[in-house]
Amino acid sequence: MSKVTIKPYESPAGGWGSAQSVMRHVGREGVARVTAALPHQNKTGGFMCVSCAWAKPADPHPAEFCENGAKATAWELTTKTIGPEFFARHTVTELLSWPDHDLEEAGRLTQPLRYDRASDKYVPVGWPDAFVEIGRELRALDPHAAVFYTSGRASLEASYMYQLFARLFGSNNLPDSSNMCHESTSVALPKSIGVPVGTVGLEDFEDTECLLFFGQNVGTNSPRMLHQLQSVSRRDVPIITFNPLRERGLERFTNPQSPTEMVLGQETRISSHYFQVEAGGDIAAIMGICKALITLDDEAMAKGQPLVLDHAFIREHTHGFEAFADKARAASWKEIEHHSGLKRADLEETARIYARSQATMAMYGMGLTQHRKGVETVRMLVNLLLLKGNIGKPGAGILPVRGHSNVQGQRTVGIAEKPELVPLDRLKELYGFEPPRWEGFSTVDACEGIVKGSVRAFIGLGGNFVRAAPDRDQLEEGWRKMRLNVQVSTKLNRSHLVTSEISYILPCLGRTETDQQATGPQVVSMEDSTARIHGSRPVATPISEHLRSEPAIVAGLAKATLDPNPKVDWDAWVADYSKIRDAIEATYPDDFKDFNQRLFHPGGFARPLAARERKWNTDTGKANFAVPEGMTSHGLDLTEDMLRLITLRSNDQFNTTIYGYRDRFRGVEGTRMVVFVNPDDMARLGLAEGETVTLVGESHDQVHREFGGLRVVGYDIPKGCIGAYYPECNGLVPIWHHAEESKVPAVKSVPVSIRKSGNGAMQAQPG
Ligand SMILES: Nc1nc2c(c(=O)[nH]1)N[C@H]1C(S)=C(S)[C@@H](COP(=O)(O)OP(=O)(O)OC[C@H]3O[C@@H](n4cnc5c(=O)[nH]c(N)nc54)[C@H](O)[C@@H]3O)O[C@H]1N2
Ligand SMILES: Nc1nc2c(c(=O)[nH]1)N[C@H]1C(S)=C(S)[C@@H](COP(=O)(O)OP(=O)(O)OC[C@H]3O[C@@H](n4cnc5c(=O)[nH]c(N)nc54)[C@H](O)[C@@H]3O)O[C@H]1N2
Ligand SMILES: [Mo]
Repeated sequence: MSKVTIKPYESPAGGWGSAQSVMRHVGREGVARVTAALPHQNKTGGFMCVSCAWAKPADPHPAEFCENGAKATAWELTTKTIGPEFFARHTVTELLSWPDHDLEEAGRLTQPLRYDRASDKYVPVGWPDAFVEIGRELRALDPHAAVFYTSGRASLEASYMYQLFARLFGSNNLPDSSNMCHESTSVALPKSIGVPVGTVGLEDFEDTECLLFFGQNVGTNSPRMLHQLQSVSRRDVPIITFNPLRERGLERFTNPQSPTEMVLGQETRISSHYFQVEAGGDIAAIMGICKALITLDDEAMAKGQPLVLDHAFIREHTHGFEAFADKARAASWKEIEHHSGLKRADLEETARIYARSQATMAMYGMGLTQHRKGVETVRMLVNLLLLKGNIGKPGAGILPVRGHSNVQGQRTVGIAEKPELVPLDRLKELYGFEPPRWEGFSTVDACEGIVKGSVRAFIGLGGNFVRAAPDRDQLEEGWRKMRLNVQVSTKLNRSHLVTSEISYILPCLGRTETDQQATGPQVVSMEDSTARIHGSRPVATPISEHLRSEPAIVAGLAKATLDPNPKVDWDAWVADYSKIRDAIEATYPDDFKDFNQRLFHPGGFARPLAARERKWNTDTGKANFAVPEGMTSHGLDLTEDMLRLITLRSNDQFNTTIYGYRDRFRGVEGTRMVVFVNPDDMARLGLAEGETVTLVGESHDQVHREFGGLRVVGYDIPKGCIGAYYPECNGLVPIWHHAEESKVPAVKSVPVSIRKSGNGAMQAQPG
């Protein structure tokens, strides 16, 4: 780890800082392998980035990747490997003391491994033996006691096979990373507009007249979207941002693809207006905008002037307007200002700009979904759009910016714990079995089951569950008592090292690596944030000959676990993935019509989305206004001592994968053990810059939660809110502290207090 420096970063997002960062990572990981791959990234006929799910244009840039996409490719294509020698050298107990960064940085996993308790080491095992034992263990279990988790990276093909495997086994316990992420979206949007996904396409950026941007950090988490934002900004379209932190990518951008901009140091402003809403203040902020808008409309009506709201749309297409409008009229500005931390004048200004726009898009990320009232907050944003008919017309719509590269697609092909979201009758008909109809486990349910001991087996198709999920200490304790822990992975992580009675690591090919099967090299597919499906063709030679593809591993597990079923030929699917796509098409004929023929359609092929056509598949047959119960998104009763902890991603990580210790944009280098605090709060709490503190959970249940060794950094963050990095802080999040309807852990407003060091034990943590 390098020396710690903390000083503000003055440069824009993109620019030379980004170019240098890419070079550093590519240089580190084995230049030739990575530079040969990058030109194919996100191009039709090439491979789809393993980082975020942002749309892939039909007419890509020569280099259609961003700083973080390049890092992700380099991380996967590293030439470093950890084979049996590595595991012979290091005990699991020793590896448990390594930071997340060092575990993954050690290199790619190369062989299947089984934990040997006697030597406390992972030892090589053959694939057939691994499958036989895992199959035997699963067969001995009640299907309710097994969890089949997916991180949002696996392809549509692998995901479809995986959900079928789980259901043939008898389980709907199919949580995926979405349960910690955009599940608030997947619950909110169907109720409001009858589709579970966003309604915006790339083409809408050309027509839009106003962008509302809530709680998404584009410069770090979906940087390719900066190209669209840059062109929108150049048309002088207002971009109004609501975010507690002044994130650099939302302020200004220099396009690293443009030699002129790079040489001349030209920047484009991204946000025209930036409002630092408090963590969990969005319901109040949006209520304020709605109130101002409705007031303008009421006034116009009284004076006989042109109206502000789209009354024709409201009449024809919506339900519940009057109740919502009354709620907004009755809301007090005092309350709105108090809960949002914003000024009435700013919200009225936003309403005036929004009123003038004929086509508005609203985009958002974890800043809205990861709160106790995450679902209500997303519905509140839809309310705002509905007031002016901004769903289902060019340049308008709702845009949840998805995380993992195929997280949206996995839901589309049946990875879901909720049986009503899956065409179970169709699966029954196609495969001749009775699928389970009971409600399966979300991530939170899975955590509870692991802690209680009712979950006996956890199969992870990617991801790093013990690190990503809440209440780490309790979770790890329960995890150790499970019977079976099987992780299909590319890199070593903590979910392997916290072992259960029987633990396996099954190493798989990365998406960038060629996948040779009986009928030849295979391609896979995924769905982006704009509901377009893309083929992905790998380009690099696999790092080890012992790796298997995810579809092959799922098939191996399924064959070892299930009784033979003449209607499911796992081997034929693995030999030729186009047959899996045929099966997907047979299950979802509308979404995947002519799947194989359209696989490499430039820009992807679109799934039909009723809301885009202003057809509303909701309970009322209309788009529904929703009246929120309370005025905050955090849903907490705030007390004097309570701070709201926002858990953050740095620019040098992908979820639990820590590329390095350089959060360039926030000016923090050499450490992740920091807590960002408002200077007034520092004064109030008597904290000095650089002082070491402990965060203490303020949930007051039976469990004591604390996390220490954090260095105080004075930062431009609203009073009462503090920021610190995910996943380090996850032990502070109670499992039950989650969004009410969607069960997404509420990790953007975790109630904590700060304890100065010196009084009480400090907990040193790796990282
Ligand atoms: N490089 C990189 N790319 C990634 C990832 C990564 O870790 N690294 N992760 C991927 C995944 S899985 C996901 S889900 C996405 C995550 O991408 P984002 O949705 O951007 O998620 P976060 O970075 O967690 O935080 C989002 C923003 O919300 C703001 N925020 C926090 N609380 C509030 C609030 O109460 N209100 C508002 N309005 N804003 C708030 C934070 O300041 C932050 O800027 O990115 C994906 N892409
Ligand atoms: N406090 C807090 N907690 C959070 C969040 C937060 O903002 N704050 N964000 C939440 C969100 S949005 C998400 S999505 C989750 C993320 O949770 P996960 O998706 O479970 O975690 P990742 O860190 O993305 O998983 C990394 C691991 O995936 C494996 N991997 C990488 N590529 C592949 C591949 O191609 N195939 C397979 N099989 N494995 C692969 C590697 O072994 C790597 O170690 O975390 C959630 N947790
Ligand atoms: Mo995510």
